[in-house]
Amino acid sequence: MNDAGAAAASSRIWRCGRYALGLARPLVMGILNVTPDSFSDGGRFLDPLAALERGLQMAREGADMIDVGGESTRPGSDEVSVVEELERVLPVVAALVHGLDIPVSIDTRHAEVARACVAEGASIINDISGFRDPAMTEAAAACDAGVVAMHMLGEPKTMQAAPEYGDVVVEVRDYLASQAAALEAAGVACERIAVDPGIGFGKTTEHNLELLARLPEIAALGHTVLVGASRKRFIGEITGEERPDRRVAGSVIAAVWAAGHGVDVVRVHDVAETVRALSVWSAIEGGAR
Ligand code: HH2
Repeated sequence: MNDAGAAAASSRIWRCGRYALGLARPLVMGILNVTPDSFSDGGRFLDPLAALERGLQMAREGADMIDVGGESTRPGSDEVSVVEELERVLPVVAALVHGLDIPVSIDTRHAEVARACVAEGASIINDISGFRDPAMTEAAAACDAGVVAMHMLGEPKTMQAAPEYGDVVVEVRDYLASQAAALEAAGVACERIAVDPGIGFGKTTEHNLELLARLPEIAALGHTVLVGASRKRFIGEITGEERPDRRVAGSVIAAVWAAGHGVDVVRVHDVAETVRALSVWSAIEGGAR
């Protein structure tokens, strides 16, 4: 990269409510699942106080933002009611917004939940269904939060039943481009939009690996790019590790790989390990220039 290119790359930002996040280094989004059934940490943070403490801990470990989710979307999961989702996430979002000075993100596909959390101070709406519900797009247009539009084939209940693509990277990239364009047409500024290929959402291990190998093609869209590979099943399939909480090493290398291939934000469970790994990677990268 020449000097002008490097300067342009280092001045990119992701605008999320009152935060303008610089993208000169990879950012870390810490995962906080306030659910009984998430695939990796289900039940651990259902109690609001335990959730708050975990959020504060991830911030101390160097998370740049915290993503609060009240519905597991692991393969085969059932949808939860909006009332139940709100009961789980709202107190935690409110407490984190007051206790932290980093963006709090709400991981939801329900417009009512997104609106209520933004009213409570959340700065990011993370939608695994990629703003395919017009009510979600309206909720995004009605506020100044950052948005994450993720690719998912079908619905969590059925998405892993023989997913098929022609060229997975081209199909995912084109979908993300069209969802981002629709968000912009609805009034969401380009600087607020992040896209995410949705690792594990209607994808086989081969699809996930192809997406990770060809991340620069997603980055070429020009939007902020977020990737969540943390502890996911493909890592278990490669390493033979059944337990998600023992997939830390695989998760960290996937995050570092992503950062090296155009990704701006990595969504992770293991914040401390990822932050340390990325700081070493950044130091090597900096030295190599
Ligand atoms: N993955 C999960 C949930 N939300 N959001 C984005 N943008 N990207 C992802 O890859 C992503 C996501 C699934 O992981 P997790 O939250 O740990 O599990 P569960 O859905 O079981 O709560």
